[in-house]
Amino acid sequence: MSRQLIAGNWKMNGSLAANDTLVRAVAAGLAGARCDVAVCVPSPYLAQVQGLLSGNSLALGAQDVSLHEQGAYTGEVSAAMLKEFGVRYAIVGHSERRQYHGETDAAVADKAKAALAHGITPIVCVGETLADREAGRTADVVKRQMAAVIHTNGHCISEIVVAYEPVWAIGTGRTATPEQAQEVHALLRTQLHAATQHVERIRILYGGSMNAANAAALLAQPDIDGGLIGGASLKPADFLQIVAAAR
Ligand code: 3PY
Repeated sequence: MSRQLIAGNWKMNGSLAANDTLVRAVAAGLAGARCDVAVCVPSPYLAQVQGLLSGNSLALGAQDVSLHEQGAYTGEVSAAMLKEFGVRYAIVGHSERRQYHGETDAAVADKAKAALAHGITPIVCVGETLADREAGRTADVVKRQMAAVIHTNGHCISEIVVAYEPVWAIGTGRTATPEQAQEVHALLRTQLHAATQHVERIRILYGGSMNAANAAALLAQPDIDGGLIGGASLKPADFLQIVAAAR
């Protein structure tokens, strides 16, 4: 299994001054980190953070990518543009984008494909709502979301990162228990195994209120290969504690 990946998802937070302080503090605390570490920042700050990252081991990520190559798509940012700023990862299909921007499984799969075509690793988010979980539909929902990405990305599927983010654990302070998360990660691993001989390359992250207090127990699960971190990624001490808990 590859090293774990801890990726911060800043969401729509930050300013030139705050980013400067945050990135310098995180970078200064990374010596000895056993895992890979990335920060996924709002698009207007890509150039600034790219500059702050040069010479250290932090990788740069975006929070979305257009499924189109170029053209009349006002407000969209293409994978080629992200690549010019040294972007290594792009989150796709975060539940906030599925919920507030109507992103479908097919669109998420196409975004993953657009990222891969430009050498950017998509961090593909899947996860069930509370209603899905309570109705016993968790497995069906995450497998359907994953199947769309597998179908569209075929032989490239081993190049993606997956993030299991139960919607009911996002921005709510509720977290899946390590056992609940492990169960879903194991079923995603089985599904991916059926699609590629290189399943060992695919990192499956847990996201959804992972924080300094619960990270160690989650990251110790056999099928959890890292974390996609929301609020705690804006607090250098907390983010570094999560990094320290990773292997
Ligand atoms: C959260 O932790 O709330 C996230 O959405 C991470 O992507």
